[in-house]
Amino acid sequence: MNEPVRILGVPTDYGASRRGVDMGPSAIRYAELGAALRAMGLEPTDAGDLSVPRAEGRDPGRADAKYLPVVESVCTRLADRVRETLSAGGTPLVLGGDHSIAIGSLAGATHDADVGVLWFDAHGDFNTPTTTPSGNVHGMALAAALGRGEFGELDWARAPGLDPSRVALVGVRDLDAGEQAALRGSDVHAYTMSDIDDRGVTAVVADAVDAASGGDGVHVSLDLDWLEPTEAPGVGTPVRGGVTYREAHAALERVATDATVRSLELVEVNPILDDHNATGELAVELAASALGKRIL
Ligand code: 5AB
Ligand code: MN
Ligand code: MN
Ligand code: MN
Repeated sequence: MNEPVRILGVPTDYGASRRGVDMGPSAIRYAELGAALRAMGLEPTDAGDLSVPRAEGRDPGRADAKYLPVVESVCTRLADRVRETLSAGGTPLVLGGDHSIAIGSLAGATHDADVGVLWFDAHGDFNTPTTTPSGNVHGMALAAALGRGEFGELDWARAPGLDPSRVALVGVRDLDAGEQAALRGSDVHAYTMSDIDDRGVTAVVADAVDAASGGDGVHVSLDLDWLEPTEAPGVGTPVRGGVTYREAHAALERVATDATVRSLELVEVNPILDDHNATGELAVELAASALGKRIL
């Protein structure tokens, strides 16, 4: 990992159907992200938030990719910030916001670099405007970054040089029919919750890290709905049957020891739906694990 860690907030919920994830960056900072990183001996800098237009009263536009012009504007600006941070030798720590922001993070992270991806999520985020049941871009973010499908106006979203065989999805348990078919036909490595049941989370993560490694490092995209909803209630699209608190830590500790973390993002924290910021606090703890926090 490069230092310093640079915190970039992206207070947007245009990629999701439920309001509230735009407050994720505040909730994660309020859960003392900075102090947690300083306690590990890191010296994070906070670059503040990208400016995002107010959502109230806006028109979603096309139904198969809602709010696409705003998502594009946010992601294009985020990509620049991530790219600048990396070229200055820092590690971007991106705070969402809904998962559509991964399109920007990945475009920035893959600029002039060979990057693998570890995507921790209950969902595949592998829909396209043709297969999406919702029109929400957060459910299409990974597919868009891989340049998949008939995105048309989403062509700006393709992360240059991103190789599907260096992308690993971990903890998947809720796929729409179209994204299931697309994932089966792709080189993306997808590890389901059943794989974790059978083999244990650390063995699965070790395989995922192997798949993603080999280049200049990995981008870690952590959707908090990856966890069991009782652990992470503050998410917009909860799915039962997720990893436990301890499994999540074990997984991200494994990432810290086995992978070269080049950039990290924490997404889908929704303070409106949360229980006293439990999910914000969990995001902080898991970021610390992924960035190498040691107990002893
Ligand atoms: B998240 C769903 N597959 O496309 C869709 O939270 C949910 O970033 C997407 O993983 C969830 O709308 C997107 C039904
Ligand atoms: Mn997601
Ligand atoms: Mn998800
Ligand atoms: Mn592979």
